[in-house]
Amino acid sequence: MSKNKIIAGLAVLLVIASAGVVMVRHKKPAASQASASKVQTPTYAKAKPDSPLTNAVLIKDMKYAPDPLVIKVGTKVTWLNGDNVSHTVTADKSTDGFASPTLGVGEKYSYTFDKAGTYAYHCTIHSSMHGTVTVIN
Ligand SMILES: [Cu+2]
Repeated sequence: MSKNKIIAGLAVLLVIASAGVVMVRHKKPAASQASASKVQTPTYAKAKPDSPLTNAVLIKDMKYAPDPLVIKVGTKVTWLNGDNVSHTVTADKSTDGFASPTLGVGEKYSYTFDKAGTYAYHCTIHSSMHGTVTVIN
């Protein structure tokens, strides 16, 4: 009888202890995500034409997506070369101020847009590649 009680007590303690371990495990990644989100994390997953106001452009299959990218003034935009060849992100008008070096596969380029307007850009390697960033207030 008392042996059974001890076993039951131990079982309860085990459950509480393992629940505690699970909670600690879940807490740690959540905390690091919170600090990471203070930096403007690129959101490539939502890069679709029907979901504006993201801050990332994925370069893939010789295209920039989304195109146009619609953002608010002050947004830092990051392009990621997710293609299997090199590309550039080069403003059509040099006065617009953004021009990446040649981006190899997997490389990124970022630029912060501080003025509302429409910014056309292209790839200097592939003349068929064009994109637009629309910056709104
Ligand atoms: Cu290109």
